[in-house]
Amino acid sequence: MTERESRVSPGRDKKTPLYLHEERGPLGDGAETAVLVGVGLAGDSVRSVERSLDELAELARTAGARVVGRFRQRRTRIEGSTYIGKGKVQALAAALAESDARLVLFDNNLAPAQGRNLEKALRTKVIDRSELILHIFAIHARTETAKLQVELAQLEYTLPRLRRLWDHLSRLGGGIGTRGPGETQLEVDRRRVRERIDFLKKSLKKLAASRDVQRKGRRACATAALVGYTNAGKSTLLNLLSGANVKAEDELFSTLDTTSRVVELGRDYPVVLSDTVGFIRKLPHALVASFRATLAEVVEADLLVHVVDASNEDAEGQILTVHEVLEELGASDKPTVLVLNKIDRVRDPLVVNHLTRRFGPAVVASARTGRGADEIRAEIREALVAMRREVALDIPAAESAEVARVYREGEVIERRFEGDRVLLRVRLPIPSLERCRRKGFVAASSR
Ligand SMILES: Nc1nc2c(ncn2[C@@H]2O[C@H](COP(=O)(O)OP(=O)(O)OP(=O)(O)O)[C@@H](O)[C@H]2O)c(=O)[nH]1
Ligand SMILES: [Mg+2]
Repeated sequence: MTERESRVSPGRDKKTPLYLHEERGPLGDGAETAVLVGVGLAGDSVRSVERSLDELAELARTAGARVVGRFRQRRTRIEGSTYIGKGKVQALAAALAESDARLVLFDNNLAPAQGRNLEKALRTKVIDRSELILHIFAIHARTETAKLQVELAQLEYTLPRLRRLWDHLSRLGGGIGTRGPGETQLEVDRRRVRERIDFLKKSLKKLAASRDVQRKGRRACATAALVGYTNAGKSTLLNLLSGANVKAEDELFSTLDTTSRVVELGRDYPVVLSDTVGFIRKLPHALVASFRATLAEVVEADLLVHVVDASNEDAEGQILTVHEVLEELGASDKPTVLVLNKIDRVRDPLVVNHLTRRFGPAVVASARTGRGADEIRAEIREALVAMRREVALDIPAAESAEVARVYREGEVIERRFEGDRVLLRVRLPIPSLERCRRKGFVAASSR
């Protein structure tokens, strides 16, 4: 290897062989050694390519691989057949032949044919960034929904690449059949994969429907969702604010499932706070699409709490990535509380200035030391106070003081009398709504 990787620590105890996809088998011999390849295109600074490679190394570490080298190339445009130029392919092949690397991890996402051509030329397995992220999702998925979502994303990714799998198999079998029976089998496989995709989509729809029912049960309570770049400290913050015990680890994508906890914002003022999957640069689209069920919490929340790792030197780029993903989800207009987390690790006082100048007011916090917790609660509360929710109320006419209070606090849209009851359709601030819920005034149709 021409370049030694020193910053990335060798594999961890929890080493899991890299599986692309169950049927494809492990990608190496257990002790995964990998070479990283990053291409800077026009508009990418040297620094941004390096940062992205650092992140790829982190992803590799999370997946249980040990990085033994890095290759970089600058190009004005992508080489159609192999992404990197011919010369670079040769140099890489020569370096690989001399090393014990079993895996090439590409930071850029490859078209199916590019992956195939590179594997042929390098005689080494090639995995791109999307595939690596999918792999990590697969090993971290715990709940049924997360597992189905990951499998769906993997199959969507694999479908246009099935031919590559067949190339592998035919090589294993001593170069038998590139066309003929192979081609027919490929068609059969494509059909099977499509059938499985349909099945997974249907199963996820069913699960989403039952979750909707559960969510309706807590509609009277305000909801907030933690969003942010992966490893920003979302789960740690949920634990701090709610006293929960959600898994929080120094690895990427440690959370894949949604956990919701009640957080008290003050006397009788609860909010349901949800922790969910983190975002990353170049997040595979198939993943965003198939994680819609999990991300429904984000889309439907009254408020977002955007957690930023302020100690990361690319905090700004990470914030922009989160904005992009929120946009893709249609959740970018929601009121948001910005939290600059991990402040205990920030040495440069100008960082906070810079970030707030660019992105607006923020709470400076440390989920580890507890700094900023009260301020975050206060900010969430303030943002929710300004919000109204439309609801149907059913109040005994005898409780005229309560009816008067609803008129005072909310905005009544419609009023009807039914026997000895007053039926109101009203836009209420969330604390008032909470009160009505406790008193049993929320009509069945709004519950
Ligand atoms: N120094 C410091 N470390 C923190 C702070 N908040 C979180 N961490 C650490 O950062 C790592 C990631 O924290 P998590 O809470 O798992 O982050 P996350 O955003 O939930 O990450 P994913 O679920 O993987 O997307 C853990 O090792 C935490 O202990 C903080 O304020 N200061
Ligand atoms: Mg987490």
